[in-house]
Amino acid sequence: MSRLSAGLHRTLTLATTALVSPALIATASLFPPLATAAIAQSIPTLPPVTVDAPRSRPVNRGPHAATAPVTAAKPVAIAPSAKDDPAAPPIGATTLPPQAGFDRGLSSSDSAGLVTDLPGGAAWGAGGVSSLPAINGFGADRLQVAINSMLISPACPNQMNPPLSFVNPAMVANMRAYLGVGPVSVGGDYVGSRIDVTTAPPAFVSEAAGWVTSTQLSSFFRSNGNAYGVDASATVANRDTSVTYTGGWVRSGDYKAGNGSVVRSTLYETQNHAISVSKQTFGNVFTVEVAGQFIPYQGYVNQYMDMVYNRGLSANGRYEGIFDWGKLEASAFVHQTRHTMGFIAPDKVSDMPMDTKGFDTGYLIKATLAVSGQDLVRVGNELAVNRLDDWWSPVAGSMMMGPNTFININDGRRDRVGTFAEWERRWDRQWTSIVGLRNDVVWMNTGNVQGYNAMSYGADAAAFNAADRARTDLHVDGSALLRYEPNQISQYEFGLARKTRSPNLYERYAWSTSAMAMQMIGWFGDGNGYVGNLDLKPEKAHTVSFTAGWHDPAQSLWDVKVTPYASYVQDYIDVDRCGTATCLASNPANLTAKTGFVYLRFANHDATLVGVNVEGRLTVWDDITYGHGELRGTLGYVRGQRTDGVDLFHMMPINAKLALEHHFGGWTNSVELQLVGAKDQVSQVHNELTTPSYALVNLRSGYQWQHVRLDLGIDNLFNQTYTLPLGGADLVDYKVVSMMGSSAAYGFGVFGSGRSLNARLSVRF
Ligand SMILES: [Cu+2]
Repeated sequence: MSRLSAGLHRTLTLATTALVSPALIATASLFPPLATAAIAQSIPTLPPVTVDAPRSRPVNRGPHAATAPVTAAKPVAIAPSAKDDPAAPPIGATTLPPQAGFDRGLSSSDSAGLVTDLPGGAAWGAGGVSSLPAINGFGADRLQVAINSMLISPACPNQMNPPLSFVNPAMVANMRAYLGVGPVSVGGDYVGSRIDVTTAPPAFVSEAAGWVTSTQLSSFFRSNGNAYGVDASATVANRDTSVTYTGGWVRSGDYKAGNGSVVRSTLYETQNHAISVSKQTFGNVFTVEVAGQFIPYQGYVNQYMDMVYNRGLSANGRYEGIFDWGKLEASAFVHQTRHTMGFIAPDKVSDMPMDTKGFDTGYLIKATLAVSGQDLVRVGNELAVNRLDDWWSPVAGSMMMGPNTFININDGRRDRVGTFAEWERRWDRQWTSIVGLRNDVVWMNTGNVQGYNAMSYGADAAAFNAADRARTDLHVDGSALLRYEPNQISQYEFGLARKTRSPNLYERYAWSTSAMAMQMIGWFGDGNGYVGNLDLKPEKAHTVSFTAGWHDPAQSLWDVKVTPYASYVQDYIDVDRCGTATCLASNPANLTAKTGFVYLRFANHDATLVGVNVEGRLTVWDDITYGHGELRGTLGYVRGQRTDGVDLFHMMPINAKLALEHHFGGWTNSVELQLVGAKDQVSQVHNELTTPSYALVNLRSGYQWQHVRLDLGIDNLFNQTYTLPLGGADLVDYKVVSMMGSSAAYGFGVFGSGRSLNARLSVRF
């Protein structure tokens, strides 16, 4: 199987027609498979041409790559050095295999689920395409996720539109994670991990090939939830130009748990589209991309509200140039989100529109200087600007929700400038080090607010409006990584970092302590109410991590990696029980209740997170008769605790995955066992729910013909009923009688999906 781009396995077919216009391809991609097959048939085809994956950072590989002569005749973007192979990612990074996004798309449309394939990865349950990623216990916006170098801030008090919700899994051509000790040059203002997602890396072909086109169309079906959708990608490229469309659409109903019960408010529909154009000249690569997203509805079983509209529009430009002195990278972007929450009948019936408008823009300039045969110096500067408006229109005829518009965030501003310098040195064949320093300045502010009416909201609003709300945070971060490769079978990496994150706009500026308003705030899915805190300080994580890896000399038969890590987070942004008169009026037992939903105020607490990740791979057999059989396994454990003894919220319990994969000719088969331990260390402040342990078995089989691929899978083969450890509280399926008629019952977690039969048919040409 050949590969185009660091993304999907694609077979490029050389069209004998001198030029197939991008318009034709774009048109073809919108048609159903039959129509496009007809178009394809009209073009006589030659045998497949294999194109190497372009590499995004040839210079970073070390002095050898940096000093290699670069000429226009041999553009760097398509001439990666042998050293530059994905099995050896840059120091401090982990990269998913290129086909991971496409593979994930068979069983899920949630791109954040891809993070669970990374060591230490997990996902906080949310809507069907909006899970919040977590790595090593750091979740939600403690991770910084860049989509094609764009930083997208939360534009919803429930973080219903996290960055990964703006791409479908099959669009993810490359996902690379820099863990908590990642080099400072990859980003600032995060404390967990930085994840870089690329949807369409530039893919050029040799001059002799002329124009080459490649199209892939997939349609899929998942029995649980009756989900169906399509994914499409189309590339037309020659030696210096490449145009790629990638996108997809999916619709799903509510899924069922193993016991047959419908998990209500889990339906969704989404579509994402992106077109990127790349051009290369004399060692310079330019990429311009425009993208759009539309979600007409997405149910939330663990929130009081549902998403009833979400639209994202973005444009970004990226540049990479190779010069005598090294490499220059620059990128700039704008991203706009328009988001509305409401209730999706019949599971939630009420009226309360909540609107948000988010805007992000920024740039990054990074220069990598090859100062000697052994030394690289990176310097850079970054700007990230965020604007947010969040308002809740009055409900006609409602005493409580009127007569005024509730202004949650008024002209929220969160701007950041980051500057860094980093030195990478390859001391000899065995030792490599990177040390860097970084400074970020974050400015935040917001305008005056008001509630639905003065009676219920006037006091909070007046206090908030009277306060000085402008904040400036100064981050001083640093990282040091050391890699030691004493021989062909072992590799050790040691990392030490300090990383700082300023509070997001909701953590600082959500202002109302009324019960209803508080329950609208929070991305924790636990049914609790939240209010911001103007006095929050940025959280500072000091992380140390050590990776020991061993593999066979050819790196083809087996490898094992063990990564213990520990973080001490000063001023970790957690919560306290809210003790104001309003909070106590809403719940007289709010300060002491050990069960039930509570009202919480964001607050700084020192905390530690300690854990270990283990990864392994072993070729069990490899011969002509039986093909290639491989055993893969991962294990993750994390323990998070405040220094005052309170356990941290949403810590993934011990979990492991063991998979046997078999490749034979066009066949791919796998059986996967997923083991998750009981979650019994839970946040006492949140009244977080414990969850029992469970085991799931997933089966997959795929067959690749020349142009057609069929994938079949059974998720949760034994139809187990289990509770998602990070799924939060089910607020929809269990009710109690209350003053309001009925309210969510406390004490029920969210069931995971029962058995699902999944099928996907893909056509490539
Ligand atoms: Cu929302």
